[in-house]
Amino acid sequence: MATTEIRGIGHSVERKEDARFIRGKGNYVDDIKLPGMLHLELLRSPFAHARINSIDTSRAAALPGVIAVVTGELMAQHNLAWMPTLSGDTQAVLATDKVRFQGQEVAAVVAESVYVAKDALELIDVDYEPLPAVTTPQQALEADAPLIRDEKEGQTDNRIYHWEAGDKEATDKAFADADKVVSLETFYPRCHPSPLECCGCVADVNPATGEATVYMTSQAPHAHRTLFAIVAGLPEHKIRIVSPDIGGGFGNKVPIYPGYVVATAASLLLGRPVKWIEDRTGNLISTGYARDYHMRGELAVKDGRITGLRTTLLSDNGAFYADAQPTKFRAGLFHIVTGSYDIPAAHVVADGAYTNKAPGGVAYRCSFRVTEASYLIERLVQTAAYELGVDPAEFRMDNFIKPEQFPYESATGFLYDSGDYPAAMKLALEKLGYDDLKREQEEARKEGRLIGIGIASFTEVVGAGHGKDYDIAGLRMFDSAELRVHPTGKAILKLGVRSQGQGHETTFAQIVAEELGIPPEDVEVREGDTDNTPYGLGTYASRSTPVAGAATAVISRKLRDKARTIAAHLLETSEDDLEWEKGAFHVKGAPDRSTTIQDVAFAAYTNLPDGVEAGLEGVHYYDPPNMTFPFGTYAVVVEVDRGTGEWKVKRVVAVDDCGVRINPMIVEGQIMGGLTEGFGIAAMELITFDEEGNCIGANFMDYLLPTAWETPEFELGETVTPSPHHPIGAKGVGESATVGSPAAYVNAVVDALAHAGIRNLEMPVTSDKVWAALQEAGLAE
Ligand code: MCN
Ligand code: CUM
Repeated sequence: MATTEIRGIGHSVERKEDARFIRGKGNYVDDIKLPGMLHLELLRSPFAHARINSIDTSRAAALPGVIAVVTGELMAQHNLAWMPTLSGDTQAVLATDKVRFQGQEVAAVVAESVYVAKDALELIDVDYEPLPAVTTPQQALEADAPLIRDEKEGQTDNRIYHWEAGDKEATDKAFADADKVVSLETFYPRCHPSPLECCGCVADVNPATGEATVYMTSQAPHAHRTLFAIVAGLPEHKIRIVSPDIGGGFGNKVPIYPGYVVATAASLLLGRPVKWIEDRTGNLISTGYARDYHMRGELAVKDGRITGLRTTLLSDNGAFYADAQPTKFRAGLFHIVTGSYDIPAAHVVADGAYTNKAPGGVAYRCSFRVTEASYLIERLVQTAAYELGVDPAEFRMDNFIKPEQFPYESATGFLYDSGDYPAAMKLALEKLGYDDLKREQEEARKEGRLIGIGIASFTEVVGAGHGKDYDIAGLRMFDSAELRVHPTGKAILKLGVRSQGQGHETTFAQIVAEELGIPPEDVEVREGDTDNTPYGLGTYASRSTPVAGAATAVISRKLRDKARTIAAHLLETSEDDLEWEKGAFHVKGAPDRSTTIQDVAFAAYTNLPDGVEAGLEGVHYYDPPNMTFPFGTYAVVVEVDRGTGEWKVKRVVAVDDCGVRINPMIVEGQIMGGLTEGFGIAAMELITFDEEGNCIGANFMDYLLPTAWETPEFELGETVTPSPHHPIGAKGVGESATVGSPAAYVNAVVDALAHAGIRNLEMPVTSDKVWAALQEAGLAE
């Protein structure tokens, strides 16, 4: 067989899944219709903070077509009014005592149709007694702040945690010895993943067998099944979670939301399938928001080298501490904040506070608060360069961790697997034509035009586990792959992760193609059904390739080992005499004596050597030895309008290094998507609140997403530094550009104004803010 036909790693194989998506043949949760299915709608709180005196459901229950009205009281009778969060806190499913954020779930109607259910919501009478709302973490930590979580025993204030990482003493010493200290105070505002498809489920509990099948928008179906079993007390083997096609997740579909729990409880009580489909406003005001991080960073610099980093954080966690993150780390993996730089001492102090806002935490293409960390260090380094009067690119070059320092242990305890930061930076500057551009910027300034060049050289940490240090709700973060090769040489690969648009059906088939020689079109990838796939922790933190991808490579190699035994039998030679060439074994020195992997597969069921088990299949659970550390340099050029404060992106150059690329086209798609999100966050995405805690940003008129119209063009580049511990050298890439790019956009706008003393602009960098800065700098026209 000609090896060129087997398009394994490194080929831009067209996405197999697109054949159904572009024909409208996807199968999303809302496409699922079961006989006798009922519809559930949620009543949400209009107040951010209020005591519930009473809920009268009688008028709603009397509406024809209404089957049941569910309140927190009813849920409490089944011990389901509260549920645990991923950070070990509790969260109300349906409010009983108080509502704690606007949009909180208060009651639910189950009816024969969505329309009846929605109408009935208006007939539920809730007697609220409004309480003062807490809308910032600073306010939350004041001594006389209203206590939000008064139902929690021993909770006397609004503080959730205090957490520290790094070496305080060494850091203090670095600052004492510094010849320059640079500081930056900044806020990473609350934004939202906003996938095209909102959340939803169809819960189907069979009253005869007690089996519960829940079709749900889940990025982590296996973990969700276990949590369902624990929360609802249902036997785990009777729960089946099916996560069908997902119209984007971006972190929004990691948590368990009240809608899933109420729909499942309703199906259990009513003995009929119950569907809950969230609307856009429900999604924007109540589910998995991101960021909302107040950060202060300080750099100690001596002789042009960064010698210390200090950060203090204040996290606004909303009413329930629901961050999805390893339990060891209260501020996620924020302590990767030393970024791409060789900083000998660092210290991180983090505090979290409850406020009267929706819970959420780390979601939105974030890899566990790495987004915030990356933003802070890249903004801080830029600021330092201005203060020191050196070129920001040069300052970065001087302070990068050097290629020969890998594996590199950071001051906060991460072991970076591999990297070549100068190479990525050099390539980006080359593509940009940095030196010429600097001159053009200078000349433009003389003509009164404001050009800015912004750089961000990010490093990420993705691919959680290893299981020893990383877990979700106690579940160790490994992942799995089960590969079955059928007699005719066609294979099915089942995974514990769940694609939401990342193209797993294509890329994981390519890994099998590379390792076992079966072409990708002959490998069907299955995910998302807990009855039908091996246990895994799910898709987030760009962990699918680092963990499940590794599992796929390992199981493919194990099958190849068995195939070798069978091939030796078929070719009547010893295993040592065989050579593997992708897709076939042949006898050393006799290339005409060969057998294909397809022949071997057939023999695995028809013609086996003595003592060899039939079949060609297996499962591998992979606990990664370390995370992977993708990186890159992004450079953005903008022009600022001195008359309006508007800024336009002229160019975006993005050089990414995610190790070996399985499918370069898919990788580039991931990067372009992330650069678009990064632009949205930097320029326009903002969920904010008034003093009463009313959410502003509850629809797409107020919460702005970039469309094709606003989105800039991207010029991409790559370097390849393989991960030394990953079987195929791949690192994750699914979040890199969202993590790395916001700082590049903001740095560019700041750079346009930096010569006049402007050092900081807060995201989203709106024309209002730029206009104010222009006036402050005396540049407004
Ligand atoms: N890939 C590759 N070579 C590499 C790395 C990745 O070919 N060296 C491919 C992968 O095989 C996969 C894709 O790129 O097809 C992304 O892989 P990976 O980096 O492993 O990330 P995950 O598959 O685990 O996806 C998660 C990541 C996260 S956390 C968010 S958030 C996000 C993202 O992916 N949400 C997305 N990208 C998204 N893309 C779409 N379309 N929709 C989402 O909801
Ligand atoms: Cu936290 S966004 Mo992605 O890791 O699912």
